[in-house]
Amino acid sequence: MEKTLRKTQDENGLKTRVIRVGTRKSQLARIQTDSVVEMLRKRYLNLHFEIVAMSTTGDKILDTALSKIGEKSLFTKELENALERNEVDLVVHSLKDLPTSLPPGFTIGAICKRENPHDAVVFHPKNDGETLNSLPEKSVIGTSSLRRAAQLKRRFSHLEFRDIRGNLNTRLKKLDEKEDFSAIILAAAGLRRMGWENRIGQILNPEDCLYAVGQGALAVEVRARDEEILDMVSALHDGETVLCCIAERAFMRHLEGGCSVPVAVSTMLKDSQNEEGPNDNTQYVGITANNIPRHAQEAAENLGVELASLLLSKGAKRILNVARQLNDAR
Ligand code: DPM
Repeated sequence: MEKTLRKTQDENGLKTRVIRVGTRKSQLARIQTDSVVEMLRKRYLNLHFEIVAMSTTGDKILDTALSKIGEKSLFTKELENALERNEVDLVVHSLKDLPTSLPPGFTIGAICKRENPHDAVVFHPKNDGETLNSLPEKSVIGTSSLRRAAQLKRRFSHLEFRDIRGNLNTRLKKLDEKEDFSAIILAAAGLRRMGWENRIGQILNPEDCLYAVGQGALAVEVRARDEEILDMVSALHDGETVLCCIAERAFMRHLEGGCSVPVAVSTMLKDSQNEEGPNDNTQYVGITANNIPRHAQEAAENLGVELASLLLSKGAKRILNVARQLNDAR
C-alpha cells in the first residue's frame, strides 16, 4: 500500500511525521478522539497529530431510530473511505458502534481501557430523586435502543418506552425542555465524557439491564497493513478490555446480531494471570493485539462463540427473527 508521509518542520528544523486522526463531528466523538490523541501525544513526543472531523450518514439521519436504518456501518463508512485514501491514518470510534466484522483492509489496532460499561437513567428535573421503580404508572421513558427497551419493559412493566433520537445534546434538551419524557436511558460512559455525570440519577446494574457489546470502550481503527501505525497505536491496548470485548464481539457475530436486534452482555475477566504466551503477527478476529497472548485471545473468542451456540441451541434464532420482524414493522 502506498504511503504518503506527511512531514512538518519543527522549530529545530527537524522533520516530524504528521499523523492524521479521523473523527466524527459530534461533541462526544470529538471529546473521545481528543482523549485518545492526548494519550498518543504523551507517548510520542516527536510526532505531530492533526484531527480531521467528518460527518457520517449516522450524523445526518437524525429522525430515524438507529435500528431502523439497517446499514451496519452507519458511523464508520465515510471514515473508512478516508483511511483507504490515506487522508487519515487512524480513526477513533466507540467500540459499540463498530460492526463485528470490518471490511477487508481494516483492523482495530487498539482498544483502550473500558470505563463504566453500564447504562444510566437521566431523569427530567421534576423527577429528581426518583428511580425507575418509583416512577408513577405509565411514565414515558425515552430510548431508541431495542436492547434497552426490551430488557427494561420486562423489568419495569409499569413504564412506557418511546423512541428518542439525536445526539446526546439534542436528547438532553428534548428531556429537559419538554414534558414528553420522565427520563431517558443513556450510556454512563458517554455521559461522563460529556461532563454530565451529575445528571446520572441511577446506574442500571446487570440485574436490571445488561449493556451493549463493546459499550464504554474506545477503539482505534487503522489500515490492516499499516505496520507503522499499528505499532504506534498498539501501546493503547488494555489487555482486560481487549479480552472481554473479543468475547463479546464473537458472541454477537455468531448470533448474527447488530443494531437491529436486542443483544446484551455482562462480561468479567477471571483468572487474569498475565501469563506469557506465544504472540504472532496474525490479525486475529479483526483486532490486532500482538502484545496480548494469542491463546488468551483465542479463549475469549471461543467463549463468545460457545455462549452464542448455546443460546442458538435453546431457540435464540427464533427470538432474534421475531425481534427483527417487529423492528421492521415499527
Ligand atoms: C449503539 C446503540 C446506541 C448507540 C444501541 C444500544 C444507543 C442508541 C439509542 C450500537 N450505538 O446501545 O443498544 O439510545 O438510541 C452510542 C452512544 C455511545 C456510543 C450513546 C449511548 C457512548 C458510549 C460508548 C449510540 N454509541 O449509548 O448512550 O462509548 O459506549
